[in-house]
Amino acid sequence: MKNILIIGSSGQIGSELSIKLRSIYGEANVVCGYYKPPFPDGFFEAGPTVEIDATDISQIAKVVKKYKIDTIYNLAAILSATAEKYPKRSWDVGLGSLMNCLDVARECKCAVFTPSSIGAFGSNTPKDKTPQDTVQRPNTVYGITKVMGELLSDYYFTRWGVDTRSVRFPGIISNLTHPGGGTTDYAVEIYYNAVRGEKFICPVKAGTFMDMMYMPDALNAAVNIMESDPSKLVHRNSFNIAAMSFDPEMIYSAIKKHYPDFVMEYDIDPLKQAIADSWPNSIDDTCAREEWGWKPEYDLEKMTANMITVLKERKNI
Ligand code: VAH
Repeated sequence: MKNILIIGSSGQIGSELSIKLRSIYGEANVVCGYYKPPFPDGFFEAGPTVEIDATDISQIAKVVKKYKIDTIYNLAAILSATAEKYPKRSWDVGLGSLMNCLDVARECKCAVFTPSSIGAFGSNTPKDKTPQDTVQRPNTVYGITKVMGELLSDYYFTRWGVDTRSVRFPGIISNLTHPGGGTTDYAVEIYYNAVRGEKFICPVKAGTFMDMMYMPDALNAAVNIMESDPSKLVHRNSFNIAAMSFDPEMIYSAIKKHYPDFVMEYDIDPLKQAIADSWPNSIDDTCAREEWGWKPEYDLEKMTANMITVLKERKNI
């Protein structure tokens, strides 16, 4: 049975990954490392939690040894738009934390999962069906930290045998914890505005296609890659995974089928637009499908129906 530490467990992915991992491995076997609020309801009652500043290696090492951790899910990151405003902090959080996790994992023989992103690609990467192995010269701090994270994680595997694995997440849409400071956040907030009966102001242009994924698929990817047979992995850091690619008009149309009077207008955020323009329109996830059986379950229509059902049932969203 695994003993897991999640670093960044109160974030958009971490808050739901902790629930998923505890349902699989048991509440006591998943330690939720957190750094700062906000915290989802019931966060501190659901199992072991510990405050960790992952930029301090001693704090990670202490928790790994105390709980006999064998798997670290390292989700510490500052998302793309915010990272452009705080590049040094983004580097420290993204890469300082990762290097610390890798060094502790090397000493304590832990496996390490660290998400990468479609943000690891840049403007001169092939935009449509971006290949698994291709040019990666992102021009954002977020993208640079993600490429460095991929290279570091592969280095620790080839040099010292640390079992590092990773996926390049698209924009993730979730109904529990809001993302913060991401270029794809619009695809989450639009659902909240629709269910509240409010107009939505979209910060990226019509025709701006990005890969997106519903949180349940993202969580399955994070679990399944770490459970996969290592002998079948040709790649490790990091796998392209895809579920759907859409632009603002497509998600708006999908929502209007449920809310015919819903109104969306545009007020372009130049920073988010520039970041989105540098990212792929769609990525090719053949390697993930072949090497560890990746397969998404949600498309835009199915995700939209579920998002609206869940948000309508929640009090004062
Ligand atoms: C962001 N949600 O927008 C993150 C993600 C691919 C997008 O990395 O920064």
